[in-house]
Amino acid sequence: MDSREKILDKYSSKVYKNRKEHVITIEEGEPNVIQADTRAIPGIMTNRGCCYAGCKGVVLSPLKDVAIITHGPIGCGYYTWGTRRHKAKGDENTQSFGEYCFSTDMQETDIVFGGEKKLKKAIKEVVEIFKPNCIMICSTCPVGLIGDDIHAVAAEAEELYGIKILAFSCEGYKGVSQSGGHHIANNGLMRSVIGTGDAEPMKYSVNLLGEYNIGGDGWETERVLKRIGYNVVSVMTGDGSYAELKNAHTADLNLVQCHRSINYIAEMMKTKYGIDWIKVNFIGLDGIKKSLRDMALFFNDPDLIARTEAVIADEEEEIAEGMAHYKTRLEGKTAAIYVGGSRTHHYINLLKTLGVEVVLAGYEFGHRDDYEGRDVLPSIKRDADSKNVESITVEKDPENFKSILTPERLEELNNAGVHLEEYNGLWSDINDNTVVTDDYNHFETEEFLKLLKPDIFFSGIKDKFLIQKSGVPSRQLHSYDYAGPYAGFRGALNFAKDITMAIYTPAWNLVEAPWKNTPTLEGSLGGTE
Ligand code: CFM
Ligand code: HCA
Repeated sequence: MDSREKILDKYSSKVYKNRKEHVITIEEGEPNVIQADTRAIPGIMTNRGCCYAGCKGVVLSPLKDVAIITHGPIGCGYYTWGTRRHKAKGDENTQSFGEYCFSTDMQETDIVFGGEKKLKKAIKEVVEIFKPNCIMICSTCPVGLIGDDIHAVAAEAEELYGIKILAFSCEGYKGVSQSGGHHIANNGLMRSVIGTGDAEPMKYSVNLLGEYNIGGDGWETERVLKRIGYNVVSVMTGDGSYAELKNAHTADLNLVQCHRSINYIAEMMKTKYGIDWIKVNFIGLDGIKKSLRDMALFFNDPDLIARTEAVIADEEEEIAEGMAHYKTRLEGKTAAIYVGGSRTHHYINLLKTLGVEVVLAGYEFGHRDDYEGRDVLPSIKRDADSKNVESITVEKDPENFKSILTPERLEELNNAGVHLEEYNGLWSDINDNTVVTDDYNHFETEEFLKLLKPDIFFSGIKDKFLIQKSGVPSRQLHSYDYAGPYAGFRGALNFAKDITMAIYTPAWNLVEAPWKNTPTLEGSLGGTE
């Protein structure tokens, strides 16, 4: 039995039937189909979060000049208040509310008699105290259950106060994971924010989509883009703002870093404004260089191409000695990497550069296209859960639609390996024999640790300590364990240093995992069926 089979073998027949489609071993020459974006099994201790976390916590929260009111009990607002480490800085032109956590703090009486009054009062307070240009309201589970009409409240308040007020029905139970919440947030931003500004278009202008400035990643990426000469119109949404987002439609090109969380806006902006998008990856040297070169080819300006090469050479030289040093310490090590819906893929090239082999990979809530590539999109059937989240359609905007590329130029780009509106998914960088597990759980974490014995495990706070107690170093690839940035050239060096420190800390050899001496689990998982 291989590692995958050994793990599946411990499940009851019912759980086995479900999980066998989500856990696969990559085989050469095979289509490697995986099941994804389906309901987690109750009680299985998944790492997933909820729809509200995806909408409010992930996509909307980083918009610094927006006062986001969580309509619900206090815990949801508190949990999404900065734990994700999306950094932001206000300045004299842009307000920043990142330090604040706005919530209606619903109590039992609000659940019984309705919470709309309290929400109206909260909006009034926020307007009077903070005077924001934009307020967003995000619903948590009970709001959907009791039927508060947050959209009507938002419309009324918008009229009353003369500022933008948007409502998002992103109750935690909508959809099977955070992913539904991304979609809801994308719809709202596209409907009511993007395209409402009147800024003049700029040369070499780009939007950076799906970059949330975790640990300062977006700042590092922007530093390199600005050095080359790009104008970043908006960042969606790391250290981003409502003010910038309104003018996103003026950019020439959309750069998609996290495909999972923002592909909807990228697609809708292509239809509505004609803006092409390319999948980029500013994590890892191969990723960065390919992304920068693709961008330069898109704009096809000899000066920009030359500057791109000069900046790449300079930035690479700065980190070359450090990277070479860390490679001598890391070569031959193995890693497990399990993050939300895109970072697992983003870090593979960086690990390869450092000589680290990925033996276990997976996403919490990625869809099949994030694994297999967008070519599978037509074959993915929408189920009842995904239909629960609205898919909006947009029309060509007669005033702002532009088409930069001629058909000849498009063909040239294709021939040069620059593929627009394409993402090949995790499979494009993964080695044969890697075990891939979708929506994994704590049982699988423990078992894979024993079977695959990775030298380092990259995941999040929910399993970090389980991993460390087994004697394996863990680095959180969500929050970066308070470190970072890891994006860009300088970020690659930070990453190499941090993981070298983690692996070479002597403590791990002193930990004896309890299951090495005593069995912790017996029988099958998921009942006897
Ligand atoms: Fe995109 Fe993200 Fe991720 Fe994501 Fe996330 Fe995140 Fe993540 Mo945590 S938007 S899918 S919902 S890259 S919060 S910044 S680290 S799970 S892999
Ligand atoms: C979320 C946010 C999260 C959680 C991280 C973790 C993040 O999904 O609600 O589990 O460690 O990056 O902060 O993904």
